[in-house]
Amino acid sequence: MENKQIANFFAEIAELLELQGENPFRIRSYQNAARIFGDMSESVVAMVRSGQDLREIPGIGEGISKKIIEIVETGKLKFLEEQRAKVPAGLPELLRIEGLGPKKVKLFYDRLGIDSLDKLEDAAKAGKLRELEGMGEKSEEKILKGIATLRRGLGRFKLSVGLSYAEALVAYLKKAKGVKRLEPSGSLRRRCETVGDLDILAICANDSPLMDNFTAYDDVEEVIAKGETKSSVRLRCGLHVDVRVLEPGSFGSGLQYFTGSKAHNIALRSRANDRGLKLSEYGVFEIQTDKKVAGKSEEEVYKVLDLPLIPPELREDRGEIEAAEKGELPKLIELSDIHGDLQMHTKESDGKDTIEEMVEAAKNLGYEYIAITEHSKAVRIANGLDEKRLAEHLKRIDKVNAKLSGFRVLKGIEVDILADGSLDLSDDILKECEVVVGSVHSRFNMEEKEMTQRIIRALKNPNVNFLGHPTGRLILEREPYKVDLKEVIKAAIDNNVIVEINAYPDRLDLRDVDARMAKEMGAKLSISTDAHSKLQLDVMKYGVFTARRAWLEAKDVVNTLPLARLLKAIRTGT
Ligand code: DGT
Ligand code: CA
Ligand code: CA
Ligand code: ZN
Repeated sequence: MENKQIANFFAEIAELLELQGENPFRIRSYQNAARIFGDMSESVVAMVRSGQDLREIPGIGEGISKKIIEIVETGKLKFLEEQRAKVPAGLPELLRIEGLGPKKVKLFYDRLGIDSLDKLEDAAKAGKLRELEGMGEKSEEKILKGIATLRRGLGRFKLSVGLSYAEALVAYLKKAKGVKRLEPSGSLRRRCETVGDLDILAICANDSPLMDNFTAYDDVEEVIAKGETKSSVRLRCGLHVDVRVLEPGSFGSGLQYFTGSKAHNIALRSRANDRGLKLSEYGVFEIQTDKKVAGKSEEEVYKVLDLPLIPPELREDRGEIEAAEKGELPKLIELSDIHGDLQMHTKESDGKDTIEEMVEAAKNLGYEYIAITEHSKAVRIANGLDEKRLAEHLKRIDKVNAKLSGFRVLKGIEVDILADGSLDLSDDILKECEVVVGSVHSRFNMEEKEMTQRIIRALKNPNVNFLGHPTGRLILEREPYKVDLKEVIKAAIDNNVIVEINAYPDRLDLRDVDARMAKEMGAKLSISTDAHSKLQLDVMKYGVFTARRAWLEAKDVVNTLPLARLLKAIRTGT
């Protein structure tokens, strides 16, 4: 069992206790446990198996430690099951609605018997919620919007979540005898920001126990279908997984077909038709003779259609086939192009590690520089810095730099863009920073015009050189704020501000199509992790995936530059 799964037990307990209106301190201790285990790099299972005392972990007491032992030994937790029994089954889902907390959910249930999305939607539409204390017409509207958003995302998983399940499963399946190849395809391979299900392709010997092993996987909740060439299961988290066994001679065409997207495949099929060819998951065939002309590899499939191999991230029918035909596919950015990371937090605000620890981890990634960008004072829950604390922090960074060679910590700040577009810190202190990321963290509900003006005003401040997570969205959780992104990007270009792709897997902000628009408009972009711990520096890859889906090349992204040129790009825009 992964740490993340153990963390989920405690997160769920906390939620169920909240819905019962339990003591906040008790709830907090479960939330903390979920966070601690979710962030931990050591395997909790291994710790328990080696007899380590979990109470040595700060924040973990007797109660939680016992529960973990039960989870590791039995795969279940009685306490959680008891809590589930006490709460109507539909309530936890209501908490997924943006802006709806346990108090309101409980109120709706106690007073109106609402225990499902449908019932809540009906009540909101009928104007029944506004009769309850603390509710009004506006909040009903917000709930309806939240329900619509939730419905759209229902059953989908963030890419990072899909990838971690896929990696664990593939590592397990690889061990089956006779397995020669395993390849995730579908939206996961295209690195879409969310995935609906996993489509794993395999080549294996006839007598391989691959399908037996697959359906017997620890994390499988239900086997939906089991066959020799295709099996489907649902994992405990709700994620569906298909495994298909292909013939080696058609693995390439199968991989091409199941990678999709559907729109890309349709366009490709019509191109095949134009050439007297038929394209399917089994191969490319001459229509007249039914002779197979390709299928072993994807390269081969594209080649008989007179195309170079198109990277999976581009296969969305967004002009990639035309570009490939003309030999104008971008040379997509790669993780190895990244020279440093320009947004992260340390202990000084709401991060977990020290400057030195972040440096160590960044060096291990082969970086040449990082920028430390704490929150500013307006973000109180994140322990944001005021002018005085920032001045001291910058001195601390100087001290760290004095001990380093061949690596530089840039002095930075993620300064809040206040409601009127002014900045949360004085120009005098911002001037001392090399990386000033302006970000919106409050008043997300402004009208579009107001929000656009707010951000543009901030970008006009000559001290601001990056725009952080430009739309504020959280994937599957929070819609972007209303903003005229074109106007904002125009202002960024005019004011020599670099536009961030925030690589944090919950954000991926800018998203692919917007980052592509920014590039086409002539903006400079950066990819930053917004890491809150040294481990999170690893999420850079998600930003790179997004950048690839946005058709970006290394030259479009400033943190592919060596330090001196990066500093020049920040100063002069070239
Ligand atoms: P998802 O799972 O919703 O995140 O998205 P995908 O793209 O993984 O879609 P999925 O799992 O339904 O199917 C996997 C791939 O199989 C899809 O990307 C393209 C291919 N495919 C599925 N159905 C069709 C179809 O009706 N026509 C064509 N041309 N391809 C299809
Ligand atoms: Ca899929
Ligand atoms: Ca599928
Ligand atoms: Zn931020």
